Amino acid sequence: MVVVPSEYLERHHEPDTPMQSEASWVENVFTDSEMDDIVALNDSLFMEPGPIGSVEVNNGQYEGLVDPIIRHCSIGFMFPNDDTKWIFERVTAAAIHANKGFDFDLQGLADGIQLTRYDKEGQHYGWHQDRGPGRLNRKLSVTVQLSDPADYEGGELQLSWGKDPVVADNRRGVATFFPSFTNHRVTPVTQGTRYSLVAWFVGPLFK
Ligand SMILES: O=C(O)CCC(=O)C(=O)O
Repeated sequence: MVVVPSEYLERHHEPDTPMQSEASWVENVFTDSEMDDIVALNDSLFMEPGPIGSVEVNNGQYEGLVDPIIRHCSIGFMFPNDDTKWIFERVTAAAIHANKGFDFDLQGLADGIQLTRYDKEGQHYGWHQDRGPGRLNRKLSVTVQLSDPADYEGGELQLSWGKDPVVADNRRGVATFFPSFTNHRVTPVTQGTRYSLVAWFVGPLFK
């Protein structure tokens, strides 16, 4: 089998062939009061330390592996029901729009939608990708910024494609979509609290 070098493909792409995006941003995914309602779910969802993976503790039973050096934040998951359906619909509508720059074959959301809370004193998530063995095939990741940037310091969502990291737009209600194989991190929150809504769209393996 011969692998065609990507430089060759770049030199020969047809001018009208859409070039893939690195990331795409969708503004105003929710209104301020809707985001207040989502953040209030912090009181009713089961919030627990965000794991970096899972370990088998018993025959076929897995437990989250927590390492606060790598990931220090609280997460809770919501699943579609009469109260949360609108959140899923809105995030999915934004994903359909954002996916125009990727054209990934997507089937739906994996693992519900995550509410993330980073409190002051350095809560963060180090460099990582959202894909990995033993998971549903995550293709498109999204973070919606739920907090007003005036309410916290630090807590930048940074994306890296091997160059200087790009800082995601942190305005409230902006969704950043990026391929799940993108390196990204959240820098330590040093003041206040930052909330984000995180989801992963899955689909067939890339080919
Ligand atoms: O909070 C964020 O903006 C991103 C969090 C993240 O990367 C994750 O939970 O996988």
